[in-house]
Amino acid sequence: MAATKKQTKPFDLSADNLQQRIVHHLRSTLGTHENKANDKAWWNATCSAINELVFEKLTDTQASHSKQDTRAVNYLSLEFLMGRLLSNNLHNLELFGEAEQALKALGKDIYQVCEEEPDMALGNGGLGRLAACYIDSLATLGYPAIGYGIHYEHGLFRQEFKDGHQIERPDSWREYGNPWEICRPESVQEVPLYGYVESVFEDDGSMRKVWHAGRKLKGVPWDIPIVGYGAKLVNVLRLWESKPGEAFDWDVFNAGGYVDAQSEKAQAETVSKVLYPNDSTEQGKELRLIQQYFFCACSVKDILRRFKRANGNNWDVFADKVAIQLNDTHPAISVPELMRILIDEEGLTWAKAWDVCRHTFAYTNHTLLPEALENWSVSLFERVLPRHLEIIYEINRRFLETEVEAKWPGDDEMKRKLSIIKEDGGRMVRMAYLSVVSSYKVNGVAAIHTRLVKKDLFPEFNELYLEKIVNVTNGVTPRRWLKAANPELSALYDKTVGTGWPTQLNLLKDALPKAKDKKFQKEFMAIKHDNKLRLVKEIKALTGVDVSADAIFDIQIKRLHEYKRQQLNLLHILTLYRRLLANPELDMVPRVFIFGAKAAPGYHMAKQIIYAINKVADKVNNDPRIQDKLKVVFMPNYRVSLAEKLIPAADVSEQISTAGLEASGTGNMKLALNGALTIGTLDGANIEIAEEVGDDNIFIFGLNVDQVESIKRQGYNPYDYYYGNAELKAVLDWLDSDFFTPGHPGELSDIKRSLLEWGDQYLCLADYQGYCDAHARIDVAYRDTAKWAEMAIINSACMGKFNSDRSIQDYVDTIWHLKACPLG
Ligand code: BZD
Repeated sequence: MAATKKQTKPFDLSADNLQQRIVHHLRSTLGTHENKANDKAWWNATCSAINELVFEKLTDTQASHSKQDTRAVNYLSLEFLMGRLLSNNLHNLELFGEAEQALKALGKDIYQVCEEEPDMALGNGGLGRLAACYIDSLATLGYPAIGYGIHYEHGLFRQEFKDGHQIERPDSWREYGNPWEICRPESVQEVPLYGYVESVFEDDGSMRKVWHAGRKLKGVPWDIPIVGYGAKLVNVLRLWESKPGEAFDWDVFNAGGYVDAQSEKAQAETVSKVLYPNDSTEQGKELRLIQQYFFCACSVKDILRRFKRANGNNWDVFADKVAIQLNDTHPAISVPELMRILIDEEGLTWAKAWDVCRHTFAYTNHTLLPEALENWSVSLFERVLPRHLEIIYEINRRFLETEVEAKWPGDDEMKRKLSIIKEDGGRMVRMAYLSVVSSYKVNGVAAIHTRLVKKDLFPEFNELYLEKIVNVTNGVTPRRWLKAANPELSALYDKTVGTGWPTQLNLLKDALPKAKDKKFQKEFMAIKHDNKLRLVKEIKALTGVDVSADAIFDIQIKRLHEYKRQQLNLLHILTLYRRLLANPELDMVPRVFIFGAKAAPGYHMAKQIIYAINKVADKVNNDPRIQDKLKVVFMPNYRVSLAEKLIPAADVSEQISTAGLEASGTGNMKLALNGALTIGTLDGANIEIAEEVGDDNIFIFGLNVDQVESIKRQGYNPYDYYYGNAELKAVLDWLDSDFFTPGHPGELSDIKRSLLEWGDQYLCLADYQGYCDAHARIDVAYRDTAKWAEMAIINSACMGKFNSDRSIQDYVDTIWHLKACPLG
């Protein structure tokens, strides 16, 4: 690994000096004064003080990279779920302590100041957060890299609850500006759209294609510096904002068309206006396609500009200098876009351009769910991107006529099956196939996921392209998810294993000999208790519910989706509640079930599940009969900064997806790293977590992938479980009553229907008993406080594998082949 030894302090910056800089910015940049500044101003001034250092490093990094002209990776992602940056940047600059002291001397608490920062919520969930962890690791390891994405005006919606229902409100993360970003007008790009393609015949008899665009947008780049831990270099995240091609139509305006002149502007700006919530409705397909093309076109042009600056037209070295990683298929249009530019604008032959692309692109798959695989209608493509459709047709023709034909001669069925264009049931462009055919490597995100990608998703491609599909198990950055989020546990690890763990997370294993040590256990669990106490206050503030830190904190935090099975968690809660009502003296360790999740606005069932959990919570939390043995809280507006408070306080981590459906999961890693014990299925990275911590230190239940497959093959019937299990039947029937929705029977019935009449697609009922039994084992285990502490320590100390630095090093070794270039 590149970052091994602890860095010397990157900047000679004392707390005194920082204090002066903060005051300076408060007065000169923000035009206020210590006596009247509010916390937001203090936050802004602290960011500006830090930026003096960050921007300097950024400039140095860019100068050094241009000079060295080394291979870089361009990470294209429609989502970067960055969260807050101040605390993270301070930790990565190793200046958190100094900043804390500086602010304290000014009468401010750093944690309160950090709370002022709005989350950069430019992503939906795991895929977006993974991109954020990866750019942190790339910078930490000193690799040349740029993240490319969209500068959304509104990130993921803010979630509120009204009578238990999810309400979506706009998120305005940069309404009053954002101190971290720098606009780069000198690198604006033009983006053509719509129009038609003309074949132009040259005097020499050759023919070239000219795309006459019907509309042009402008892409304005905003750069966000990404500070690596130890500040060895500062990379950038470049986010594109859409603007109209012509800033303002003066002629129309002067002729009195005030509204028309504005409407062109509004239309163009719509493109980067909102982040699309995944799993959403049919609407807005065109806008989503335009979003994808817009950011790909800007990014590809930017990549080409940098390449040409250093290498001119020496296309032979393009793939030696440039790697482009496609974070799922969302940026896959960058393939035909690069082909278009190379052929139509740079004059390369098809063969040469294709050779360049095939050595440049790599693709990460994040899902096996068929409904999440992107298919674009051919007619939409034809209207919006006519030249790209032609290029895709030609890629497909050559692929089928040469590669598929060579492997399966005369097999038309195979050609139909593997075609990038799906012909039956409406013609569609299969973006996953386009990505696989165009990339030199394809990767899954956990061992089992990659196995299933090979076996079930792309079996023929796996046969055709031996060794193209590889695994890179996901990881998370220990800087944000342990060092910054859990300062007390970090300090304990510093004391126990030394201070090298934030880069070399395997060092945590050195704490294992202390897992049975009573004193260490006490310290470890006291920290957990402190974190729980902090969360108790947060729960009270956000939901009004009183909970006790002595209860087991059982946490399920992730996007709301039926395959993630928050509804299974609810069935178990109802089971406990029923048992308690039948026997209020039931001997159980008090439990607080905590949820955090947003549902896609168009996803009815997901919203029903949120509603049901909230309604059950209302009832349970206000029922004196159960003597506070059970509490249920749904934390509103789950996001990165809330995760940072929940994760350090968790005793139990819920990772209960139907086996085979969660590609990896990354919350599972963060929770275990902070000492939570997993209750989970043999799915995604849970399997690798179990391998690391050992079967005795994890609560595994339910069907495995093979059993899921076989039960589905045999014909799954949820009624077998319903009639075969009295408790299960009782809790399901409960949902039909008006017990939880007084006066409104049937309001929760859709959940029952989905689990019975509609077939229980995600096998909740099949896994119900196993899940309840696993929870019973947790209840027993928690009573043995020493044993529980030992297991929690083992979980935390064994998470070294899931450092995102390890994932990035895997990408570098198997896919990108980069050379680290830290600043001297
Ligand atoms: O990606 C997630 C998977 O579900 C997780 O199992 C995995 O750990 C992470 C990271 O690899 N996928 C997503 O988060 N997907 C999306 O958010 C998404 C967004 C837009 C469109 C489709 C899916």
